[in-house]
Amino acid sequence: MTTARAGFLVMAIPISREDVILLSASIDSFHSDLEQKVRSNPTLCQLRVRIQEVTRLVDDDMGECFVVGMCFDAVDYEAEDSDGRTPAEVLVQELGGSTAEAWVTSAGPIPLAPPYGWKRDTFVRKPNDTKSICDCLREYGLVIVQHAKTENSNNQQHNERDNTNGTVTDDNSLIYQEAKIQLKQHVDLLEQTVCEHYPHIELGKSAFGFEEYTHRGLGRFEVLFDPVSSLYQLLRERLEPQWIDSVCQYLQSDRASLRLNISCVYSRPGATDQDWHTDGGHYSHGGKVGEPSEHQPYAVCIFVPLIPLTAETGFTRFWPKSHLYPNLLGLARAADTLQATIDGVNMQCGDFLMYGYTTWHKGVRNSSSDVERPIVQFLYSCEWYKERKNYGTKSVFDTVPSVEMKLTTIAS
Ligand SMILES: O=C(O)CCC(=O)C(=O)O
Repeated sequence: MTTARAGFLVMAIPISREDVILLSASIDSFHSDLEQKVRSNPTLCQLRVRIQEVTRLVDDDMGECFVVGMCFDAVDYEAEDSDGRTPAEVLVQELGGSTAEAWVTSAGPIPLAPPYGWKRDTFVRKPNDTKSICDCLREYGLVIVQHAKTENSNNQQHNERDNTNGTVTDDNSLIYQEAKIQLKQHVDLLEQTVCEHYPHIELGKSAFGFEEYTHRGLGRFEVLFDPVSSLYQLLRERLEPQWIDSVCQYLQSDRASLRLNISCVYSRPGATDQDWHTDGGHYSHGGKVGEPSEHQPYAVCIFVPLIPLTAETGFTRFWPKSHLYPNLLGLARAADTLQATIDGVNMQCGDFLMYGYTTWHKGVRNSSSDVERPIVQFLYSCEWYKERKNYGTKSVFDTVPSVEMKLTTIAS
């Protein structure tokens, strides 16, 4: 049965009318990593899913087997068959017992962590090691660059990590402080404009998406900087030299042919976990459906935290290697269950994290009581790609001529 060969062989143990725990038992050649992992620690590979449908098939090699349609999210799914049985009950009753063995298909293989999980060191690279940074990005979809220097910090003694609090004590920190001040002024202006001119929007509660200002989910906002603003210019001039060679090499492009957006995602205390997402789709890939593919990347993001990222302030969680798989839509929550993720935590001002545009990730909640988490984001993309998905089309200031004047003043 060819569909089954692209899926997991699992043991299904019903735990309620709709839920089962699926224990991976054996997999085809795509899943040798998983097989190794199951052998070393079977409990790590438990997937709790909701069964949507069960189809009985007869397979030449295997005899009778069942294809189980599953969904990680369908909490409200209550479909029953004509006898009033849920899909999980059908599965169990068809097999005549309280446990069942089933083939579960997915649209393709799922990237897994090595046995015992990902180690942070795997993703950490030194600044200026362009080849190694690009190799890491290509292989894993992300790279963490620690202790980066800015263009002006060529004096080694001014650029050392302070052993007492782990922050970089060079003039880099001044850039972050200046960026934070300018960001605050800009955000204050945006908020004030929204409050005055869009009374139906409740800041922090209503979702909205302006051209330069979006609310992504409870407490998580993104501000896109105008290229003529002083903040954009400061960030670009002072920070870009650290990674531009890696960006050009990764995107196989010269600097002049690349588009650049600079924005800041900030999460207020109380901001909740984001859903798993990619920032863009796979536009072309060389592999067939169901095969990992080394597509030529068309965009890359660089996250630059303006504060140290801790478990309290929150961080971004990534699914390594997910950029290689074009068919993970709807399956990303499996990354948590499989512990196939890596956290971009314990990053200091001066560190940065690069990730491919198709790498799955999610912002993790800000559980601090009073620390805002601003992350500057540089998005480089090839000329043919125009970012539309992540920002709206109407400016906050469209209907407010007097405020446009104020913005120009800040920007100059
Ligand atoms: O808040 C974060 O850590 C990441 C945010 C993000 O990925 C997004 O808003 O798309």
